[in-house]
Amino acid sequence: MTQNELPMNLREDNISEETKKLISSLPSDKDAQGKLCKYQGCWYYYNTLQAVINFQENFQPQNTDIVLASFPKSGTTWLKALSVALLERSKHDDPLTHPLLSDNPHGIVPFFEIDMYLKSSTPDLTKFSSSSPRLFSTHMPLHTLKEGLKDSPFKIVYLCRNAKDALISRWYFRCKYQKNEVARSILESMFESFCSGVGFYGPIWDHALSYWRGSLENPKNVLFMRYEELKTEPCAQLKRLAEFLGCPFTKEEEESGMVEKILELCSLDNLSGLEVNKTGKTWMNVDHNSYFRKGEVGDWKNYLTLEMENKIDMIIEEKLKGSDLKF
Ligand code: PAP
Repeated sequence: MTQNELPMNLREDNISEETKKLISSLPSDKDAQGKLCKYQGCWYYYNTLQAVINFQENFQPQNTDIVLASFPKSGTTWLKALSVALLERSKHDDPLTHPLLSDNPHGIVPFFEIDMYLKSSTPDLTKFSSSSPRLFSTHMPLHTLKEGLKDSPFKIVYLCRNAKDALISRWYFRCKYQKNEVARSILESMFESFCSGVGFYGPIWDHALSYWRGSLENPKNVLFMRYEELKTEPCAQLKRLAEFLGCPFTKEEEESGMVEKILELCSLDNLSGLEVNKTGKTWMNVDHNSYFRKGEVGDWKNYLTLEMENKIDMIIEEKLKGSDLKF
Protein backbone atom coordinates (compact mmCIF):
# COMPACT_ATOMS: atom_id res chain seq x y z
CA MET A 1 0.00 0.00 0.00
CA THR A 2 1.23 3.54 -0.70
CA GLN A 3 1.15 6.20 2.05
CA ASN A 4 -1.95 7.75 0.53
CA GLU A 5 -3.85 4.48 0.60
CA LEU A 6 -3.15 3.89 4.28
CA PRO A 7 -5.56 5.16 6.94
CA MET A 8 -4.34 8.56 8.13
CA ASN A 9 -3.34 7.32 11.60
CA LEU A 10 -0.89 4.82 10.08
CA ARG A 11 0.79 7.30 7.72
CA GLU A 12 3.89 9.42 8.26
CA ASP A 13 3.09 12.47 6.18
CA ASN A 14 1.90 14.91 8.79
CA ILE A 15 4.91 15.31 11.02
CA SER A 16 6.38 18.64 12.10
CA GLU A 17 10.14 19.20 12.07
CA GLU A 18 10.10 19.25 15.86
CA THR A 19 8.32 15.90 16.06
CA LYS A 20 10.72 14.42 13.50
CA LYS A 21 13.56 15.43 15.80
CA LEU A 22 11.76 13.90 18.75
CA ILE A 23 11.12 10.66 16.84
CA SER A 24 14.78 10.32 16.01
CA SER A 25 15.52 10.23 19.75
CA LEU A 26 12.81 7.65 20.61
CA PRO A 27 12.91 3.84 20.56
CA SER A 28 11.58 2.75 17.18
CA ASP A 29 10.33 -0.41 15.51
CA LYS A 30 7.88 -1.41 12.83
CA ASP A 31 5.09 -3.85 12.23
CA ALA A 32 3.24 -5.02 9.12
CA GLN A 33 1.37 -1.73 8.97
CA GLY A 34 4.08 0.87 9.45
CA LYS A 35 6.79 2.46 11.56
CA LEU A 36 6.24 2.81 15.28
CA CYS A 37 7.96 4.78 18.02
CA LYS A 38 7.66 4.60 21.78
CA TYR A 39 6.60 7.83 23.43
CA GLN A 40 5.96 8.02 27.18
CA GLY A 41 5.98 4.21 27.37
CA CYS A 42 3.46 3.59 24.56
CA TRP A 43 3.90 2.69 20.88
CA TYR A 44 2.39 4.91 18.17
CA TYR A 45 2.47 5.19 14.41
CA TYR A 46 4.07 8.50 13.48
CA ASN A 47 0.99 10.50 12.50
CA THR A 48 -0.75 9.39 15.68
CA LEU A 49 2.22 10.51 17.74
CA GLN A 50 1.95 13.93 16.08
CA ALA A 51 -1.74 13.98 17.04
CA VAL A 52 -0.90 13.02 20.65
CA ILE A 53 1.56 15.91 20.82
CA ASN A 54 -0.95 18.30 19.20
CA PHE A 55 -3.44 17.27 21.87
CA GLN A 56 -1.00 17.65 24.74
CA GLU A 57 0.05 21.11 23.57
CA ASN A 58 -3.23 22.58 22.43
CA PHE A 59 -6.25 21.03 24.15
CA GLN A 60 -8.12 23.49 26.37
CA PRO A 61 -9.91 21.42 29.01
CA GLN A 62 -13.14 22.44 30.71
CA ASN A 63 -13.89 21.40 34.28
CA THR A 64 -16.84 19.21 33.31
CA ASP A 65 -15.09 17.27 30.52
CA ILE A 66 -15.42 13.49 30.50
CA VAL A 67 -12.96 11.20 28.74
CA LEU A 68 -13.73 7.59 27.81
CA ALA A 69 -10.48 5.62 27.64
CA SER A 70 -9.57 2.11 26.60
CA PHE A 71 -7.00 -0.11 24.95
CA PRO A 72 -8.19 -0.74 21.37
CA LYS A 73 -10.90 -3.39 20.98
CA SER A 74 -11.94 -3.40 24.63
CA GLY A 75 -15.53 -2.30 24.01
CA THR A 76 -15.00 1.41 23.38
CA THR A 77 -17.98 1.59 21.02
CA TRP A 78 -20.23 0.13 23.71
CA LEU A 79 -18.91 2.44 26.43
CA LYS A 80 -19.45 5.45 24.16
CA ALA A 81 -23.02 4.42 23.39
CA LEU A 82 -23.84 3.81 27.07
CA SER A 83 -22.34 7.14 28.17
CA VAL A 84 -24.17 9.10 25.48
CA ALA A 85 -27.43 7.35 26.33
CA LEU A 86 -26.96 8.10 30.04
CA LEU A 87 -26.06 11.75 29.63
CA GLU A 88 -28.68 12.47 26.96
CA ARG A 89 -31.55 10.54 28.50
CA SER A 90 -33.55 13.51 29.72
CA LYS A 91 -33.36 15.22 26.31
CA HIS A 92 -34.66 12.39 24.17
CA ASP A 93 -38.13 11.34 25.14
CA ASP A 94 -38.81 10.75 21.48
CA PRO A 95 -36.68 7.70 20.71
CA LEU A 96 -36.58 8.61 17.00
CA THR A 97 -34.49 11.71 17.64
CA HIS A 98 -31.86 9.95 19.71
CA PRO A 99 -28.31 10.76 18.47
CA LEU A 100 -27.40 7.07 18.51
CA LEU A 101 -29.96 6.48 15.77
CA SER A 102 -28.34 8.90 13.36
CA ASP A 103 -24.62 8.41 14.01
CA ASN A 104 -22.18 5.75 15.09
CA PRO A 105 -20.92 6.15 18.69
CA HIS A 106 -17.46 7.03 17.30
CA GLY A 107 -18.97 9.92 15.33
CA ILE A 108 -20.66 11.27 18.47
CA VAL A 109 -17.70 10.84 20.83
CA PRO A 110 -14.49 11.59 18.91
CA PHE A 111 -11.05 10.31 19.78
CA PHE A 112 -8.52 13.01 20.64
CA GLU A 113 -5.64 11.43 18.75
CA ILE A 114 -7.27 9.33 16.04
CA ASP A 115 -9.80 11.93 15.06
CA MET A 116 -9.70 15.53 16.34
CA TYR A 117 -5.96 16.20 16.67
CA LEU A 118 -5.08 13.91 13.78
CA LYS A 119 -7.07 16.10 11.40
CA SER A 120 -5.75 19.38 12.78
CA SER A 121 -3.37 20.67 15.44
CA THR A 122 -6.12 23.09 16.51
CA PRO A 123 -9.47 21.41 15.84
CA ASP A 124 -12.68 23.40 16.05
CA LEU A 125 -14.37 22.47 19.34
CA THR A 126 -17.29 24.87 19.02
CA LYS A 127 -19.74 22.09 18.21
CA PHE A 128 -19.23 20.88 21.76
CA SER A 129 -19.91 24.20 23.41
CA SER A 130 -23.66 23.75 23.73
CA SER A 131 -23.37 20.35 25.35
CA SER A 132 -22.11 20.17 28.86
CA PRO A 133 -20.34 17.98 29.83
CA ARG A 134 -18.26 17.45 26.70
CA LEU A 135 -17.50 13.79 25.94
CA PHE A 136 -14.20 12.75 24.36
CA SER A 137 -12.32 9.52 24.03
CA THR A 138 -8.80 8.19 23.75
CA HIS A 139 -6.62 5.10 23.55
CA MET A 140 -3.65 6.92 25.17
CA PRO A 141 -2.38 5.70 28.55
CA LEU A 142 -3.32 7.80 31.57
CA HIS A 143 -0.04 9.70 32.11
CA THR A 144 -0.04 10.89 28.48
CA LEU A 145 -3.71 11.85 28.60
CA LYS A 146 -3.22 13.79 31.84
CA GLU A 147 -0.65 16.08 30.24
CA GLY A 148 -3.30 17.31 27.84
CA LEU A 149 -5.92 17.65 30.57
CA LYS A 150 -3.52 19.87 32.55
CA ASP A 151 -4.89 20.35 36.07
CA SER A 152 -8.59 20.26 35.27
CA PRO A 153 -10.84 18.11 37.50
CA PHE A 154 -11.41 15.66 34.63
CA LYS A 155 -13.50 12.51 34.86
CA ILE A 156 -12.10 9.49 33.09
CA VAL A 157 -13.77 6.13 32.54
CA TYR A 158 -11.45 3.28 31.58
CA LEU A 159 -12.83 0.09 30.07
CA CYS A 160 -10.53 -2.91 30.47
CA ARG A 161 -10.94 -6.20 28.60
CA ASN A 162 -9.25 -9.57 28.71
CA ALA A 163 -6.07 -9.25 26.63
CA LYS A 164 -6.71 -12.39 24.58
CA ASP A 165 -10.20 -11.23 23.54
CA ALA A 166 -8.84 -7.77 22.69
CA LEU A 167 -6.19 -9.42 20.49
CA ILE A 168 -8.68 -11.59 18.59
CA SER A 169 -10.99 -8.62 18.14
CA ARG A 170 -8.10 -6.56 16.74
CA TRP A 171 -7.16 -9.35 14.34
CA TYR A 172 -10.67 -9.47 12.90
CA PHE A 173 -10.90 -5.70 12.71
CA ARG A 174 -7.56 -5.34 10.95
CA CYS A 175 -8.39 -8.01 8.37
CA LYS A 176 -11.77 -6.46 7.75
CA TYR A 177 -10.72 -2.88 7.19
CA GLN A 178 -7.72 -3.87 5.13
CA LYS A 179 -10.06 -6.09 3.11
CA ASN A 180 -7.84 -9.12 3.81
CA GLU A 181 -9.15 -12.57 4.46
CA VAL A 182 -9.04 -13.45 8.16
CA ALA A 183 -5.76 -15.32 7.84
CA ARG A 184 -4.16 -17.33 10.62
CA SER A 185 -0.70 -16.06 9.57
CA ILE A 186 -1.78 -12.49 10.39
CA LEU A 187 -2.94 -13.60 13.85
CA GLU A 188 0.37 -15.35 14.45
CA SER A 189 2.43 -12.26 13.69
CA MET A 190 0.06 -10.04 15.68
CA PHE A 191 0.33 -12.46 18.58
CA GLU A 192 4.12 -12.16 18.64
CA SER A 193 3.99 -8.34 18.57
CA PHE A 194 1.29 -8.33 21.25
CA CYS A 195 3.42 -10.50 23.55
CA SER A 196 6.52 -8.39 22.96
CA GLY A 197 4.50 -5.28 23.77
CA VAL A 198 5.52 -3.61 20.49
CA GLY A 199 2.29 -2.71 18.75
CA PHE A 200 -0.08 0.23 18.35
CA TYR A 201 -0.84 1.47 21.91
CA GLY A 202 1.04 -1.43 23.50
CA PRO A 203 2.08 -2.84 25.81
CA ILE A 204 -1.44 -3.65 26.99
CA TRP A 205 -0.27 -4.35 30.56
CA ASP A 206 1.31 -0.91 31.01
CA HIS A 207 -1.78 0.67 29.47
CA ALA A 208 -4.18 -1.01 31.89
CA LEU A 209 -1.83 -0.48 34.84
CA SER A 210 -1.70 3.27 34.23
CA TYR A 211 -5.48 3.53 34.66
CA TRP A 212 -5.65 0.92 37.41
CA ARG A 213 -3.19 2.89 39.52
CA GLY A 214 -4.93 6.13 38.60
CA SER A 215 -8.26 4.74 39.78
CA LEU A 216 -6.77 3.69 43.11
CA GLU A 217 -5.06 7.02 43.67
CA ASN A 218 -7.95 9.10 42.51
CA PRO A 219 -11.24 7.17 42.56
CA LYS A 220 -13.36 10.30 42.18
CA ASN A 221 -11.71 11.08 38.87
CA VAL A 222 -10.90 7.69 37.37
CA LEU A 223 -13.41 4.85 37.12
CA PHE A 224 -12.02 1.44 36.18
CA MET A 225 -14.59 -0.75 34.46
CA ARG A 226 -14.40 -4.19 32.88
CA TYR A 227 -16.00 -5.45 29.68
CA GLU A 228 -16.65 -8.83 31.31
CA GLU A 229 -18.53 -7.24 34.23
CA LEU A 230 -20.63 -5.18 31.85
CA LYS A 231 -21.63 -8.46 30.22
CA THR A 232 -22.38 -10.39 33.42
CA GLU A 233 -23.97 -7.64 35.53
CA PRO A 234 -25.07 -4.93 33.09
CA CYS A 235 -27.63 -3.21 35.35
CA ALA A 236 -25.26 -2.84 38.29
CA GLN A 237 -22.43 -1.62 36.07
CA LEU A 238 -24.61 0.88 34.23
CA LYS A 239 -25.75 2.33 37.56
CA ARG A 240 -22.14 2.54 38.68
CA LEU A 241 -21.26 4.42 35.49
CA ALA A 242 -24.23 6.76 35.88
CA GLU A 243 -23.23 7.63 39.44
CA PHE A 244 -19.66 8.30 38.44
CA LEU A 245 -20.73 10.51 35.55
CA GLY A 246 -22.86 12.54 37.97
CA CYS A 247 -26.22 11.45 36.55
CA PRO A 248 -27.45 8.64 38.86
CA PHE A 249 -30.80 7.01 38.14
CA THR A 250 -33.71 8.28 40.20
CA LYS A 251 -36.04 5.84 41.88
CA GLU A 252 -38.73 6.75 39.34
CA GLU A 253 -36.37 6.07 36.45
CA GLU A 254 -35.46 2.69 37.86
CA GLU A 255 -39.11 1.82 38.38
CA SER A 256 -39.97 2.89 34.85
CA GLY A 257 -37.35 0.52 33.40
CA MET A 258 -34.93 3.23 32.22
CA VAL A 259 -31.85 1.11 33.07
CA GLU A 260 -33.06 -1.75 30.90
CA LYS A 261 -34.11 0.64 28.10
CA ILE A 262 -30.62 2.09 27.89
CA LEU A 263 -29.04 -1.36 27.91
CA GLU A 264 -31.35 -2.45 25.12
CA LEU A 265 -30.70 0.69 23.06
CA CYS A 266 -26.94 0.10 23.39
CA SER A 267 -26.96 -3.67 22.94
CA LEU A 268 -24.79 -5.07 20.19
CA ASP A 269 -27.84 -6.49 18.41
CA ASN A 270 -29.69 -3.20 18.46
CA LEU A 271 -26.78 -0.94 17.51
CA SER A 272 -25.49 -3.22 14.76
CA GLY A 273 -28.97 -3.45 13.28
CA LEU A 274 -29.41 0.32 12.90
CA GLU A 275 -29.25 1.61 9.34
CA VAL A 276 -26.49 4.09 10.21
CA ASN A 277 -24.29 1.27 11.49
CA LYS A 278 -25.11 -1.15 8.68
CA THR A 279 -24.21 1.25 5.88
CA GLY A 280 -22.23 4.21 7.26
CA LYS A 281 -18.48 4.87 7.38
CA THR A 282 -16.24 6.93 9.67
CA TRP A 283 -14.33 9.92 8.30
CA MET A 284 -11.36 7.51 7.89
CA ASN A 285 -13.48 5.32 5.65
CA VAL A 286 -13.89 2.51 8.20
CA ASP A 287 -17.26 0.77 7.83
CA HIS A 288 -19.34 1.37 10.95
CA ASN A 289 -20.26 -2.30 10.94
CA SER A 290 -16.58 -3.22 11.59
CA TYR A 291 -17.04 -2.08 15.19
CA PHE A 292 -19.61 -4.79 15.86
CA ARG A 293 -18.76 -8.47 15.75
CA LYS A 294 -19.60 -11.14 18.33
CA GLY A 295 -19.17 -9.23 21.57
CA GLU A 296 -18.50 -12.41 23.55
CA VAL A 297 -16.31 -13.13 26.54
CA GLY A 298 -13.75 -15.87 25.88
CA ASP A 299 -14.04 -15.95 22.08
CA TRP A 300 -10.22 -16.27 22.05
CA LYS A 301 -10.68 -19.96 22.95
CA ASN A 302 -11.77 -20.54 19.36
CA TYR A 303 -8.49 -19.26 17.93
CA LEU A 304 -5.52 -19.44 20.31
CA THR A 305 -3.60 -22.67 20.86
CA LEU A 306 -2.86 -23.87 24.38
CA GLU A 307 0.71 -22.76 23.89
CA MET A 308 -0.36 -19.25 22.89
CA GLU A 309 -2.75 -19.06 25.83
CA ASN A 310 -0.04 -20.06 28.28
CA LYS A 311 2.45 -17.61 26.81
CA ILE A 312 0.13 -14.59 27.05
CA ASP A 313 -1.09 -15.58 30.51
CA MET A 314 2.45 -15.95 31.84
CA ILE A 315 3.59 -12.62 30.41
CA ILE A 316 0.61 -10.76 31.79
CA GLU A 317 0.86 -12.39 35.19
CA GLU A 318 4.52 -11.47 35.36
CA LYS A 319 3.94 -7.87 34.25
CA LEU A 320 1.09 -7.30 36.68
CA LYS A 321 2.88 -8.87 39.64
CA GLY A 322 2.46 -6.88 42.83
CA SER A 323 -0.31 -4.69 41.43
CA ASP A 324 -3.55 -6.50 42.46
CA LEU A 325 -4.74 -6.05 38.88
CA LYS A 326 -5.82 -9.12 36.92
CA PHE A 327 -7.36 -9.18 33.49
P1 PAP B 1 -12.23 0.32 18.93
O1 PAP B 1 -11.08 0.13 19.86
O2 PAP B 1 -11.82 0.26 17.48
O3 PAP B 1 -13.05 1.51 19.24
P2 PAP B 1 -14.00 -1.37 20.37
O4 PAP B 1 -15.37 -0.85 20.28
O5 PAP B 1 -13.22 -1.08 21.60
O6 PAP B 1 -13.18 -0.97 19.09
O7 PAP B 1 -14.04 -2.95 20.28
C1 PAP B 1 -14.84 -3.68 19.42
C2 PAP B 1 -15.33 -4.87 20.21
O8 PAP B 1 -16.44 -4.48 21.04
C3 PAP B 1 -15.85 -5.99 19.30
O9 PAP B 1 -15.58 -7.18 20.03
P3 PAP B 1 -15.44 -8.62 19.32
O10 PAP B 1 -14.55 -8.44 18.13
O11 PAP B 1 -14.85 -9.52 20.36
O12 PAP B 1 -16.81 -9.02 18.96
C4 PAP B 1 -17.33 -5.67 19.26
O13 PAP B 1 -18.13 -6.76 18.87
C5 PAP B 1 -17.58 -5.26 20.70
N1 PAP B 1 -18.79 -4.43 20.82
C6 PAP B 1 -19.15 -3.38 20.06
N2 PAP B 1 -20.34 -2.91 20.45
C7 PAP B 1 -20.74 -3.67 21.48
C8 PAP B 1 -21.92 -3.68 22.31
N3 PAP B 1 -22.88 -2.81 22.12
N4 PAP B 1 -21.99 -4.60 23.28
C9 PAP B 1 -20.99 -5.51 23.47
N5 PAP B 1 -19.87 -5.56 22.72
C10 PAP B 1 -19.75 -4.65 21.74
